[in-house]
Order: sequence, then C-alpha cells, then structure tokens
Amino acid sequence: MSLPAPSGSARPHPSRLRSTATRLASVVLLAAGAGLVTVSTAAPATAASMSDVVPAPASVRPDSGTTYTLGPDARVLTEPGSAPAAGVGAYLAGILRRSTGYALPVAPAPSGTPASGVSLLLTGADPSVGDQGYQLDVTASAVVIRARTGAGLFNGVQTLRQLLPPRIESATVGPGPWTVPGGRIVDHPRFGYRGAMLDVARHFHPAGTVKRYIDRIALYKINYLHLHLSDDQGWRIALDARPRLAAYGGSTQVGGGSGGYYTKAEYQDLVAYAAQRYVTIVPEIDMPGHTNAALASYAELNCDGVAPPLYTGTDVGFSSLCTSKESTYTFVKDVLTELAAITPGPYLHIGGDEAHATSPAQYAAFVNRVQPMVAGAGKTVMGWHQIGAAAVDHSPGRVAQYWGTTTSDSQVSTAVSRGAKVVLSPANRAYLDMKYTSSTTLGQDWAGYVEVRTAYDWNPGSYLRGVPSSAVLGVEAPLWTETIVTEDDIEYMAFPRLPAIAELGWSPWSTHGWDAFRRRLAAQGPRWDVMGIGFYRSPQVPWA
Ligand code: IFG
Repeated sequence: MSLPAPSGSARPHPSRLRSTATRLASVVLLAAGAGLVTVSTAAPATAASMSDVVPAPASVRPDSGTTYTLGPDARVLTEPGSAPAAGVGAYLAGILRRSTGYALPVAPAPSGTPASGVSLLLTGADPSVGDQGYQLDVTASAVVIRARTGAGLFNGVQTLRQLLPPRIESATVGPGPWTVPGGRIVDHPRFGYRGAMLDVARHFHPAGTVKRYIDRIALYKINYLHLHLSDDQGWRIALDARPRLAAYGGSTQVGGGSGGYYTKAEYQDLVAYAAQRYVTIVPEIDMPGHTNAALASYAELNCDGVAPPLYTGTDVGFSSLCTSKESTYTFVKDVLTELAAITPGPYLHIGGDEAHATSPAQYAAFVNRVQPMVAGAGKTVMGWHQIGAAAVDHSPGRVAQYWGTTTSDSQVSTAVSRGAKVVLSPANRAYLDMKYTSSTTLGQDWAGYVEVRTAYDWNPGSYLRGVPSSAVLGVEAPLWTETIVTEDDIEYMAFPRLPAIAELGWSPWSTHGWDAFRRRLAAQGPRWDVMGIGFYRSPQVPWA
C-alpha cells in the first residue's frame, strides 16, 4: 500500500497566519513590555522532549545524554518485502522532505540492526506492542521504529514527528537542526476504537476538507472517522439505487446554502485516503429519525405519500421514515447494501437517535428489521445508544455509541447486558460542537460548556455505571455542524479538545493527569501554528 506524501496537510490559511502572527506578536510584545521574556518572533526552535508526546505513550525511557540529528544524507529504511512498511516510509519521507529539503530516499533495510538513518521494521518489537503499538529507539546514530503491523509503524511515525522540532511540520524548507531526543518508547493503545465524527449533513464539507481532517486526526493516533452522511438538512452520498437522495436531498443545507454530496468515487477516494493513514471510515445513515432529506426526495417513504419540503433549519426529532410501509424497508436495504459495498470497514452506523416522531413500538420494529440487513451486508451494527432500548433485539457484535450527559443510562446497560460494546461520546465531555465557554461564538451549549479540562478529565473505562471497562470499545469525539460552516470553524472547535479525547482513547489510565497533560498540550501549540491550524488558545493551557 503506497502512501503518497500528505496532500495539503499544512494549510497556512492567510487569515489564520495573520491572526496567529498578530496574536503571537501581541503576546510577546506585552510580555516583553512587562520584562517577562526576551522578544523573539521566530517559531520556537526548542528541541522536543520524549515526555512531550500526545497521546502519552505507555512507557518512555529518555536517554538525556543522547540526541539524534537527521542529516542530509539520511535514508528511510523499511522492512524488506513489506508494502505497508514501504508505504509508511514514503509517507514519512514526504513529510520530512518538505521541511528539511533533504532527499531522504526510501529503500529496503539491509539485514541486521540499521546503523544510521530512520528505519521502519516489522521485526524485534517488544511483544507488548500488539497490533497498533510500536517500539521507538533513538540513538546518536539511528532512529528505529519496530512494530508488528503497518498501523503500528504509522503510529510510531506520529510519535517521531512530535519528537522533531515543530518546524518539521512546515510545508516549506527551513533550517535545522533536526534533532530527536534519545531514548526508548514502547507504546500501545488502551482502547482499539479511537474515533472522530464529522457531521457533513447539516453543513456539507467537501472532500478536501475531510482529507485535511483525516491528516489532523491521524497526528493523534485516531483510527476511525465516522461520517454523519444523512440528516434532515441533507443527504451527502450519491447512491445508484436512489439518485434523488443526493441530487435533490443533497441540494441544500442549514441556512439554505447549496449543500453538496460525495459521488461514490469521491467517497471511495476518501476511504482510500483514510486507509493510507490507518483510519477506517464508519458511514452513518441516520434512521428512522433525522430523515427529512430522504423523505423530501422520495414521497413513498412518507406514510401519507406526500414528500415534505427540503428543510434548512436546526430543529431535531420531527421526521420519521414510515415504519409501517414495505417500501421503507426496500429503501433501507437498497441503501445499506450499496453503502456496505463501498465501505471496507467493519461498521455501518444506522443512527437511531431522537426518533421522537416514531412510537417506541414502531422504533423497535424498525430497528429489529434493519439490523439483520446490516449483518446481511457483512457489516456490524453501530448506532446511537437508543438502539439499546429493551424492545430492540441484540445484533451480534453491535456497538452502542453513548451520547448522553449522565453517568448511568438504562438503554446502554441493557445493550451491554445483552452483549453490546460501547463507544463513549458523552455530549458534556466529547461533543466538539459544544462551546468552550459562554463567549465562544461557534457551537451550541445544550450539554453545557466544554473547556479543555472538561474534555480531558474523565475515565472512559469507568464512566458509565453498569458498563465495565471490558465492554468499552473506545471513545469518539463528534463534531456536529449546525453552526460549523468552514474548515477554520472545524479546526477551532476540534483543537485542542480532539487531542484530549485521543489521549483518553490511547494512553494508559496510569499516565492520566491534567497538570502533565496541559503542559504536553502546550507543546503542541507551536506545531499547530506551523501547520496553520487555527486552534482555541484555552486559558487553561500554558501555551508557549
Ligand atoms: N443531538 C443530535 C445531533 C446534533 C447534536 C448537536 C446526537 C446523537 C444534538 N443527535 O447527538 O443530530 O443535533 O449537538
């Protein structure tokens, strides 16, 4: 699997650069005026420390007397005969070449322990690394990342990036030295599912934006991207079986804009782009509620046979597929079968939230008929935790995604008691569309304000009563887009809270601690500035 260099992952948005530089300069000048710091305008050249990595690695053994310096003659050496290793090598070389200007050829590693350069090997890793972990060794002469899979090598590369100076993330060549602090890291994730969700239905976000979001979430070892592809305001995936869904149902969005949708080819391109970064796409078709775009597109989906107008507001809970008509189930089966055929990942998300226009009996009957369709398409059911309702059957391996604001919920514990796993997205912790504070312009506040510490300071392993850690598949940070229109909006709401959720999904609970985390998060700030990520400079974090 070849990995081209990331496309456009550094996006120095003109407005952002101006605003960032202005902000930085004003802070520096203020501080200088107060005699607190010496004025410096260059991006910090500070060498990274092994203890700055986010998510925190499982084990870090710094060797403070050792530093590796990447030189112009360095090579990227990869496990001989392994296409995944070569792919990760090409990905890493692409990033390093852009900022160092070095040639950094990628070649199969010679036998034996490499004596120089950066090596990505699939032998000799500590057995604790498992399928997604890695071992990283930095000596004065070489950097060696060992893993058992391409995913493990990819995750090791994300850590290596953070051990290099922030300028390594630049899209243009700059000066070194390109140092890496010496020592050993042996790392592996606490949970297997570490997700982000992007709602492309309320406001449509083009494929380029989604790709850059994939680049960003991959920095923090997130390995699932849940795309909320349909809702009242829009249908965003073109399907041959029902062409009007995208052509008409995708023609608008919240506020009445022109909306948009992904063709099947664009969706498959997103799936491939994500896979090259070891991110699996989870597509969601929300039903039976949140379906006005589909109901407007096909009259037969409505109980009265009348298609409602397209909807561009932000109310929820008013729509429902007609659960008593056979045409509804033919529709659902056609949609899920076609979507499954272009989705290599294991999950199809069927939504199931806020079906307030569907009676509980109708809801249960509907979900009980739809779950086997997902299984029939070779996929595993994922749904918002309302699918845990007692009258809804368990579907083998299904995942209930918890989005409530309490620490106990009968629907989740019922689902778990029948064998479901849980992905935790508590709205008052993990919803990235929640305002940071009352002065945040973007976002909503129905689940309360979510500052960085609120997003960080909870334990997914013991968060829900009746849900043991063994039933927790992982975490996911949804970003709903009722108020999120541009890529700048996405970045402002996702950073710095997404890395906090990513750490909860990856790092051992033994490494959890707000004081250390806020300092490690602060060290990410200069990297985001170099990458042009316009993040919220939370007053809770000691930014450089
Ligand atoms: N709840 C709705 C979303 C969205 C959200 C905004 C879920 C599962 C509020 N459902 O979250 O569609 O409107 O914060």
